Amino acid sequence: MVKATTTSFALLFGLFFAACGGGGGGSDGGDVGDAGASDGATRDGSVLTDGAVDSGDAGSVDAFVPPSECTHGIDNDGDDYTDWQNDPGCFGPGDSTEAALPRDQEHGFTTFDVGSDSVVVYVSQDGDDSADGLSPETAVQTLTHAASLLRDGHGDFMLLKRGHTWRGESLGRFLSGQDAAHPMVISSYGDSMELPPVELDGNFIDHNGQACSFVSVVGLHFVVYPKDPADAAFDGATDGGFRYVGGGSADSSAWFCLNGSAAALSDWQGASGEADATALPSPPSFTAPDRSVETYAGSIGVGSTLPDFLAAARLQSRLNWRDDLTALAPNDYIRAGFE
Ligand SMILES: [Ca+2]
Ligand SMILES: [Ca+2]
Repeated sequence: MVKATTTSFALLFGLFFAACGGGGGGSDGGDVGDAGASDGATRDGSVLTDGAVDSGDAGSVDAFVPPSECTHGIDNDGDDYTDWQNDPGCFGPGDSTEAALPRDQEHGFTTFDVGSDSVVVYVSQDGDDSADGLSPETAVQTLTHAASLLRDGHGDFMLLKRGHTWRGESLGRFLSGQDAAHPMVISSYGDSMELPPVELDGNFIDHNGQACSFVSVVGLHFVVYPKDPADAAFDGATDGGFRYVGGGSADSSAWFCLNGSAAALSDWQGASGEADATALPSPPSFTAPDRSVETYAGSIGVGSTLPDFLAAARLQSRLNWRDDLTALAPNDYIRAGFE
C-alpha cells in the first residue's frame, strides 16, 4: 500500500516525540502504528534500528537511527576520511565524533586522528607490492613492504584489510611513531566485520633493546599458529608475539632519539656537540620521561594544552602571582621526570 507522504512524516515525528497513540492498532499506547506496512516488522516506537526505508510502503520509514558524526556521510573533521570503518576517529557507528577523543570519552575504545602529514599505507591480499599503497585501490600485498613505506618518527598508519589473513611475516625492530599523541598505527580497514588474522611463527615486532616507540596496534587478530593444534604446522613449542623489552643487543647505537628517530651515539655527539658523550649499554629507566608542558598544565589544574598553560600564565600580575606559572616550575617538573 502506498501511504501519503504527510502521514509518513507524522509517523516519523511520532517516533521522535513518542506521542503517537497506536495509530495502526497498537495496544500498548507506545506503538507507532504503520497500517500500510507490508513487511510485518514490529514497530513499537522504542527501538530505532536500521534506518531503512520500507520498500513496500513508499515514503514511510520503518525505523530511524539519529545519524551520528560517524554515520551521516560527512567528513566532520576534514581529514578526508568519512564515517566509521574509514575514519579511525570513529570507534563504531554510534560514535558521536569523528575526532579521536580520550578513551574515557570513546566508550573505552582507542581512536586516532589522521594527521595532515600522515602517510596511510593500505595492505590487502589482493594488493601488489609494486603499487604505492596509498589508497585501498592501490594497496600493497605484504606487511614487510608496507612497513618499508612508513617513516620512522612519524604518525603514519599501516592498515590491513579486514577479512584477509597474513602468515609468517615479521616487522623486526619496526619503527617509532612521532609521540604519544601521534603514534605509528597498525590497524585495519574495509567493510568486513572480521578482524584480519596475522599468523605468526615468531615475533611480529621485536624491538630488541631499541627504546624508541609510540606504536599503537589496534583492531587486529594475532595468532601464533605453531601453538594451534588445528594448524598443520602445529608443534606446540614455537613462541611468537611482541617483544618490546629485554636484554637486547646491548647495542648503544640504537636507543638515542633525535627528533623522534632512533640515532647512533655518533649522531647524538654530532647533533648535541657533546663529543665526549658516552652511552650505557641499555636505556636507563626514568621516573616519568614523557612529561611535557601539557602534562604540567594538567598537574596544576589549568587545562591540558600548551595554550591552556600560556593563557593561565598571561593572567599573572602583581596582585595575582603564582610561582607555579613561571617558566622555572615546568622546567623543574620535567627535569624531575628524568630522575
Ligand atoms: Ca573525518
Ligand atoms: Ca571519536
